[in-house]
Amino acid sequence: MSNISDQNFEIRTFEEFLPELQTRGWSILRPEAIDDDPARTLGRIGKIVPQYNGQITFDVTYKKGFEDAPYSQSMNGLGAHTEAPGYEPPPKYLALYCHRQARCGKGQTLLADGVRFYDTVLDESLRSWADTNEVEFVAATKPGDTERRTFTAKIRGEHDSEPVMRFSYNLFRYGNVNPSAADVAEADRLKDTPLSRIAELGEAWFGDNLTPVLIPEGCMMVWNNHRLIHGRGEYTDPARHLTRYWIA
Ligand SMILES: O=C(O)CCC(=O)C(=O)O
Ligand SMILES: [Fe+2]
Repeated sequence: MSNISDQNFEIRTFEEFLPELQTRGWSILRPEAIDDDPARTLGRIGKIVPQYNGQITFDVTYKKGFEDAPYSQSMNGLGAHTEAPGYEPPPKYLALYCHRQARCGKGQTLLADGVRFYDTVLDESLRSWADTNEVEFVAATKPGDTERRTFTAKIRGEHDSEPVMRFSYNLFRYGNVNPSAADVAEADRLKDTPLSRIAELGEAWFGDNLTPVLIPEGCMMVWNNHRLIHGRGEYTDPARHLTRYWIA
């Protein structure tokens, strides 16, 4: 996987960022283009909405207690997903402001076009299953929490005549967007269902088609969460620290 020295992206002024976000689906703002409060800058593209914790910011950094769970506050890798698939609609944009990047050469944020996967890669029988069946998106606030949100929707929907993808390797394989270690250990119970086949196909395609981005410190990456799926490579530097925002 690439590291910062061989990544082929530019960091943008706000004026360059906006058209790139709209055409490519993701872009990165340079430090000079970000207000002291990054939420203020993001307010120029939409309304910032509360996350699972009820706050408008969420720290993506290592916290003790999630060592065995594929969770944003662990140092584990995260499978392919769209954010907040149990919200209607899910946030249109996702932003990660980077305070301190992982210095172990890993921990890239990974992006790929989920609509392209659904429309051109999914085989006929799985697509027709997904076109006709709704999925119950269950999300614990954090791994092991009994408080859960659920929402039932198709994997590929629409909002304002634009596609909206809902994809969660964790939900399709382990039954929860934020699974506990126990949910992961019981993955066999969901094996061989259409959903778990979609999860495995999606994850394999994601691995072959993703763009890895090590967001430079002081910069902020924003992407279209209705179209792109994202994930993260595992890392070993506990000082990695990003702030996540959801924009409606
Ligand atoms: O750590 C990352 O780069 C991405 C984490 C993630 O998927 C999230 O916080 O939604
Ligand atoms: Fe995420």
